[in-house]
Amino acid sequence: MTNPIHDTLFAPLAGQPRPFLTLADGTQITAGEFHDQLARYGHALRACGLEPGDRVAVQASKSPRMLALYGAAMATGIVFLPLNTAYTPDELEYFVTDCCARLLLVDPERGTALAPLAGRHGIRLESLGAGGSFDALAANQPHRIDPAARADTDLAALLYTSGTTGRSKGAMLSQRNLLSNAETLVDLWRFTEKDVLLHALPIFHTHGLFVATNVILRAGAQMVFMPKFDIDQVFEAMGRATAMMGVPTFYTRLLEDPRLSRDTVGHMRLFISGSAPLLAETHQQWSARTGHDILERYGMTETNMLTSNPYDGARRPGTVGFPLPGVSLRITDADSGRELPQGQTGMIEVKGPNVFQGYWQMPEKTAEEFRADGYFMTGDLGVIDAQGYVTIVGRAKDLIISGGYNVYPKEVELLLDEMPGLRESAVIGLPHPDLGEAVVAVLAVQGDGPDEGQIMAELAAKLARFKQPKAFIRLPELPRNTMGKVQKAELRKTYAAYFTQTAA
Ligand code: MCA
Ligand code: AMP
Repeated sequence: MTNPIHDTLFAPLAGQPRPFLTLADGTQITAGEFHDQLARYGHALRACGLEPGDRVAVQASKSPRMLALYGAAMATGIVFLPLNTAYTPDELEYFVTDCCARLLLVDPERGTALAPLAGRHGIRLESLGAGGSFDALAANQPHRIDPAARADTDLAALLYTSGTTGRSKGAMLSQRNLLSNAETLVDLWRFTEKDVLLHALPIFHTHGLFVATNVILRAGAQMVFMPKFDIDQVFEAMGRATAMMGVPTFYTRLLEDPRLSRDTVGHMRLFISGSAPLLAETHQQWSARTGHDILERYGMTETNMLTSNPYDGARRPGTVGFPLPGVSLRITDADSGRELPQGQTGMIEVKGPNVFQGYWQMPEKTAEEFRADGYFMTGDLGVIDAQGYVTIVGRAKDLIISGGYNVYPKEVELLLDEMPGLRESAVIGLPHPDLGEAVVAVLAVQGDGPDEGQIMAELAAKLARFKQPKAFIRLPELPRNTMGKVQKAELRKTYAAYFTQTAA
């Protein structure tokens, strides 16, 4: 094998007349057509001067083209760096410079806004999409491609994850990390060429890109490929899909809709949830309304998927199931690293072929997060019950998960603390009926301080919309413990009912 991901996941599509993607408007793209596009894009990447190991950064709307670009990067051995479309130019600048991207691909309408950034750093900028410059370059390229030779350990993708402190870190994912996980999940979740996945997740994160897409490619299956989660389109697609992967917000939104019934899900065989905790209550309501038990699984950008509830056997509400075959998972005392007996709560640590290669150009950070015996410290706190089910009980990291997107409070606090009139801030996640957790800024203000409109205007220029607070709480002082540390747990307790009481 010369290029494990291309040969296993993408090469089988070439020349095949079977459907691969069905779009929201009913348009079908066959496997063969998709592979032709992938090949043309691969040649266009090479025409831009990129070589195996170079990085291509992409901030583009979800589309079959973006997916074909992922395939093109795999075929050419170019490291794929997808970026959240909500990121502001400020946020983008850090990622593309940190990874020394050779090429930045964006939607045609974003080209002008991002040209100064690309120019400043000497990064080639092209646009992806109908009428885009990259598409023009690809148009006359051959529709067959010789893949670049790649080894299991070569990098396939770089995905940035923010940190509790300091700069965002690029998680280096190898060919083997991605492929081994896809192979495990296909078997475990029984995906076959008969499956049609309802795909409504973004494709710039592990969940929508690797878990969903790679599993479908490996199984030789197809997808109803939607630009985003749109509830009407989701109900419409359930009549022809067999499986859905979603974040808990998908499930709570569907449950609120009177159309959800055993009939509407009659064609589906499997509902999978992950990226954030699925409330046991949501799991139970879903079972009662549809007759399907949601299969909850757990993973991380750094590790791909780690645990899953069983396909056969009890899918236990509130748990994330068992470690995947090939994944070794233990619970430890976070400080000493000592393994704890079954039933005790501690740090979840993992090891396996799915675990990443380290953080891009951050050997010290990488070393800090691995134990000497190779286990990676997830920052999640968990417990294993007598039957082996893992339950996540909390996080040792200061992280908010809002609708499946991670928000690191520190990043928001640093911006708030710089603003005149704000003495200090504590950014916390509070339970939210739609998003699971919502970002809230608790502010200690000097005098009247700036109003919310002013604060939001400042933040909007620098931070993606999903990181911006959904509410502000003003206090004369932030609560502190005797060591002088702000008591976020106390704040979360005091304002726990904030969104349910104010009916956000
Ligand atoms: C959109 N908004 C959000 C979020 N999404 N605010 C906070 N949190 C969010 N997640 C903003 C919008 O900009 C908008 O702002 C307002 O909230 C309402 O938008 P709405 O139309 O309701 O949102 P939406 O477009 O329907 O999106 C909600 C969503 C979406 C469907 C839940 O966020 C989503 O697809 N999330 C999935 C994320 C994901 O794939 N995570 C996987 C990470 P305004 O109206 O003010 O402009 S990978 C991972 O975690 C690991 C590896 C794993 O285990 O999978
Ligand atoms: P990310 O950095 O986007 O990869 O997010 C990974 C984090 O999402 C994990 O460390 C967990 O805290 C959280 N996560 C993922 N799946 C689940 C789940 N099923 N239940 C609870 N938390 C989850």
